This record gives sequence, structure tokens and C-alpha cells, in this order.
Amino acid sequence: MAAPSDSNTSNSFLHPFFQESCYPEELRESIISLPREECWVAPYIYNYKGFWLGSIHLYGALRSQQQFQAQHSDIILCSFPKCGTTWLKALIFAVITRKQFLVSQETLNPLLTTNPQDLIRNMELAYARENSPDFSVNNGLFRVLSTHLPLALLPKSVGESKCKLIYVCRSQKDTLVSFWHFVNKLRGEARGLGAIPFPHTFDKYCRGESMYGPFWDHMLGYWKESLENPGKVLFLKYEEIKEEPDVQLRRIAAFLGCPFSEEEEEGGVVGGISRLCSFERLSNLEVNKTGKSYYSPNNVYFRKGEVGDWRNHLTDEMAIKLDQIVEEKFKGTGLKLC
Ligand code: PAP
Repeated sequence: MAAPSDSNTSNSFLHPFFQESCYPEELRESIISLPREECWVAPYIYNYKGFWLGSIHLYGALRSQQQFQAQHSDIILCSFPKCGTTWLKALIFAVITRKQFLVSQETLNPLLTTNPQDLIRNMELAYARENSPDFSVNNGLFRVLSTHLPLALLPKSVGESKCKLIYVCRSQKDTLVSFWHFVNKLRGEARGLGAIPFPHTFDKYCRGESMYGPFWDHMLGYWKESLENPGKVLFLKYEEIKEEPDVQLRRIAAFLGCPFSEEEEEGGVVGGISRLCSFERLSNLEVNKTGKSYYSPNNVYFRKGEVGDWRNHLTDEMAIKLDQIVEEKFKGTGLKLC
């Protein structure tokens, strides 16, 4: 399967492959025959092996499964959308490149001039666009990529190699609110479309019919793997990073086999990375305020960065319903959302 070429793309924030008429010939029949639901930024999301994927994500997932060859030293950041991907990209980048970009010389750090989403690329979107995407970071010193794919849909080589996965999850009430704002921003900026009413988004989310959903199966897949194979999957929570960024940074560094040395601890490297990657610092950078990446303006990845914003959007009834879903789905698994 060839990726849609760049000549097939437009200046729009949304890839034309979101349109059914642009599906590649070899996939059109198989995609169109899948169960589908309306999507807010694309014509449809499709149910593929139990998960809801937009056409471009599905296409990229199938190509990733065919072509991606994991290497033992790969680092893969996995997440359900809006759970803290951008933040974790920044943290991982800063941790692994800290010997090249000393926090004491912060001004040289690429995080100040490049959106974290561009420093660490999303696998399925990269494969949807390119035949042989490059996931090297910092001139090939590392290979790091991200994915929103559930564990069950990852390329086989990921499980066969010794590559490491870092998963981040977040309270579903805040994730839903973040997702709703994100979708409406994309609809408005890219397509001039009106906002989706929140109750409509809520209902579909609760049914699991949102991008990469259902969220419960997504989270449980990685959660179970992290319990069975803790050297392979590190399971993080957005709220815990927010509360104690330094503690979680030490976990990340140790998991990746590059723990902070005593000298680094004494030199304030951990706190330096936390500050560099903080919402306040990153969201106020020019590149993240006015820059654009291939798929969207960079500022769509920075909204409030807070815990508990759901209180401004969910009614008591909605909050109870979502809590009940989480409780029921996660019962007996040991996984608790904040
Ligand atoms: P993605 O799944 O599309 O890649 P992702 O980065 O996971 O997006 O989610 C964006 C959320 O992370 C936004 O949350 P909010 O809508 O509730 O505000 C965004 O503000 C938040 N975010 C981005 N960067 C940071 C950061 N450095 N610290 C804390 N939160 C952040």
C-alpha cells in the first residue's frame, strides 16, 4: 500500500484523506464495509476489531502493522487522545536528550522552538502520509514515536522486540472535556463548522464511540500489560504527573534505563526538566501560540492543562454516569482513575 503522496494534500489543517472520496483504492471497499458512526472532524469513524478509528488513523494503523519494524531500543509513547500526550512527549524528549541539551543552558533546547508533537511523531499518522517515516529524534541518537492505537492493534514487532512503552491515562471526565474543546476548535478552524453540543459528545463518549474508543478497553489493555510486564510498559497518570512531576520524571528516567545521577539531582536537573515542560512554559512559547503543524495549529494542544475542569462542563448527573461506567468497566482490575 502506498501512502497518499504530498501532492494529494492541501493547505487545510485536515488531510483530504479524511474524505471518503480520497480513500486509497485498495482500501476503499474494506473500510467502507466496516461498521461506522458519524465523526465530528471527518465523515465517519469505523469500528475495526472493536475500536473506533477515523479513516486516516485506520489506514495508518494498517500500514504500520504491515511495515513498522520495532527496534529493541525504541521508545513508544502510547495514550488515549487528550490524556497528556503533548506533555509526555516533552518530558520524554527532555529526559533522553538531557546530556545534549543541558537544563542549565535551557535556551538551546529544541522544545523552545518546536512543538513536542513534531519532535516525537505519531506512528499511524506518519504511515498514513509516508512510505518510510523517520522516527529518529535528535539527529538519530534515539528513536521515539507515539501512538494512540490500543495495545491490541499495535504492529506485531512491538511485542516481539524489547522496545519500551510508556502509557499515560487521565480522568475520563477531564479527557472528555478536553476532547470536546479540541474537536470544536478543529471544526471551527479547519472547516468553519459549528460546535458540537456537549451532551451529544458525552453520549457518544459513554458508548465508547469516540476516536480510538472505547476508552475503557484502551486503558485496560495497557494496564494489564503493565502489570504482567512491568519492564515493558510503564503506566502513568496525568494527575500524578501534575501533582509530583519530579517523582514521575524519576520513574520515567529509571524505566528508560537512564536514571538521574546524584550529580544531576544535586544540580537541579529534575526540577529544570519539570519547569521546562510545564504547561505555563510550553503554552507561552511563540511556536506553540502561533505555529502550525501538518495536521493542526499548535495551540490546539494547549488549552488549560488543569485537573478538574470537568466541573465546568458536566452536570452532576453526567459525572455520576461516567463514574459508574468507569467503576463497572474497571471492576476487579485494580485500575483507578483520578
Ligand atoms: P493529543 O491526544 O491530541 O495528542 P494531548 O496532548 O494528549 O492531545 O491532550 C491535550 C491536553 O493536555 C490539553 O488538556 P486540556 O484540554 O484539559 O487543557 C492540554 O492543555 C494538556 N497539556 C498540554 N501540554 C501540557 C503540559 N505541559 N502540562 C499539562 N497539561 C498539558
